[in-house]
Amino acid sequence: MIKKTVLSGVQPTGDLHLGNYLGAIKNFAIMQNENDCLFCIVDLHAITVFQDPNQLRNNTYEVTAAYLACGIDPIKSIIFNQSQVSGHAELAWILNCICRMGWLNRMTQFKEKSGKNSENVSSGLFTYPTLMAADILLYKATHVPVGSDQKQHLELTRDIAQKFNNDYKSPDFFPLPEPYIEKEISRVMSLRDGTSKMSKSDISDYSRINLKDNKDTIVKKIKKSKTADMPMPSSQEKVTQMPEVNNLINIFTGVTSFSKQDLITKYEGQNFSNFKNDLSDALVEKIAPIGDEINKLMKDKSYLDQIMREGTEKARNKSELVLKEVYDIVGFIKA
Ligand code: AQP
Repeated sequence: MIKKTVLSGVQPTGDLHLGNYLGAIKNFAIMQNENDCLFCIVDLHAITVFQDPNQLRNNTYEVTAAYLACGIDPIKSIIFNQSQVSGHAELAWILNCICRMGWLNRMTQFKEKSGKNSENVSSGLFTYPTLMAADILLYKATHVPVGSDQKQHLELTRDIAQKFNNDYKSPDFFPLPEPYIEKEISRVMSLRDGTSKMSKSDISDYSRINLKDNKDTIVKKIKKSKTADMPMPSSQEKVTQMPEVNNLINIFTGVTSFSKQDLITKYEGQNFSNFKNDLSDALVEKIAPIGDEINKLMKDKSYLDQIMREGTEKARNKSELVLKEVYDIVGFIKA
């Protein structure tokens, strides 16, 4: 069986939350058993919005610690820091020359993040998707585990890969990468508003469960989470019309082996207090040990440095082979 190459990344922009875990990182640990995996801390992406340098350094260690705490094994997977492999920025430039302005203009994440301020955000935020394409294509990755918010960027990556292959008459040079998106929990929503994404930048800490939240905080946040004024309905169709309840059920399925229907059947006709108690227990069991491990690892920065250093070395070696081929195809001379 030919091994797939899997690549994904997380931005060191703040406390990681349950959305990052269920939408992406949980799958990293599963995929590493049968694939060649690279997981990066995407610090070049992070600075598309200004980051305080000390905070950025600390967050970079925290994402590394979170990767390890969530079960990514540095023997099986390559864990590295994006800025330390210069090929990402080099290939991004070439892909910027392939990608069309019209394609970038269609990116909904840019529209959401720039809002009414699009003239005043960094041009890096606009070209973010071509850097993401470079992250993936630099290793000829075939599969990319991400939350559904990244689906459009993955489609753009495929378009860029295809156009590069066509323009340079190098059919099949870049594979067209496939997104790996979990169906039910690809978009974990805010605990306060079931129609907006759980996000690091939401001003309310009660909108999310952070991976570093302790038992009491998790219990408090679930207790305060929004549900509905009516009891648990009896069917999945009705649940879908209640965004906050639907979100909590999806979260419950993500941290246990229950299916959606199991949970609806179990709590049908009840108000949400038993449901919330049981969900809190399940979350505490799953998330609190991850937070404890992150805190423990953060006390050993030299170990985290070593993980990043060794991963960077491996990623650099792999990336140089592909970048050399790209330079050749494009017509750059190495004298
Ligand atoms: N709410 C979510 N549900 C499912 N997946 C999610 N991801 C993020 N939020 C959710 C996935 O986590 C991975 C890493 O995300 P990221 O940190 O690189 O970027 P992000 O999407 O910008 O994260 P946030 O929390 O939403 O940050 P802000 O608030 O800064 O915008 C990605 O695979 C992403 O899909």
